[in-house]
Amino acid sequence: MFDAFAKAVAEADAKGAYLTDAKLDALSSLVADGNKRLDTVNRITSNSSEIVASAARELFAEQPALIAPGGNAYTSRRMAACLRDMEIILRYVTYAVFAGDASVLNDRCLNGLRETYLALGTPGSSVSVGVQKMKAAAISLANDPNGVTRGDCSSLMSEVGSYFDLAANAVG
Ligand code: PEB
Repeated sequence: MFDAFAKAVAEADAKGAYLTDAKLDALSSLVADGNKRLDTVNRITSNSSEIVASAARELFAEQPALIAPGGNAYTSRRMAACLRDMEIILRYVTYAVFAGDASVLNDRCLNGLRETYLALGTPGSSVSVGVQKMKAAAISLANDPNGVTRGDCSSLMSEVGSYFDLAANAVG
C-alpha cells in the first residue's frame, strides 16, 4: 500500500534515481491543495450512507430483476450483502483519495473481486453500474462550491472520478 509520496520514492528507487523535478512539483501541488483533498474525503465519508443508498435505489429502479424473486439482491440477506459491497468499495475509494494513490484500492479491494463475483454468480456489470452511480453522487457532493472556500477542484475531481472508474472497470 502506497501513498503518493511513498509511490514516488519507490518508483525513483527502482531506477536508482533521485526524485525528478516533475515529481517534486506534483507532490508540492498535492500538499498545497491538501485541504481540498481532506474536504473531499470528509464530504464523501460523512455522506457515505446516503451515497450508497441513493446509488442502490437507482440501480434497482433501472434493473428491477435484481430485487425480484430469484434476483441477485433478492432476500434481505443478499440485499444486505449488496449494500455492504457498495459501502466497502466506497470506503476504499475514500482511502485512495486520501492517499492520492490507487494502490490501497487495488490491492485490498479490487484484486480478485471480478473472480469473486463470477464464483458467486453476482453480476459484476450491475455492481459496476452501482459504482458509477456512487461516483456521480460523490462528485456532486464533493464538488459543491457552497460552504467552502471556492477554488479550482477540477483536477482533484477527475482524480476522484478515476478511482471510481477503476473500481467500476475492475468488476464490469
Ligand atoms: C465481496 N461480496 C459477496 C461475497 C464477497 C463479496 C467476498 C461473498 C461472501 C458474503 O456473502 O459475504 N467482500 C466483498 C468486497 C470485499 C470483500 C467488495 C472487498 C474487500 O471482502 N448483488 C446484486 C448487486 C450487487 C450484489 C448487483 C451492487 O444484485 C452483491 C450489489 N455480493 C452481492 C451479493 C452477495 C455478495 C457477496 C448479493 C451475496 C451473494 C450470495 O450469497 O448469493
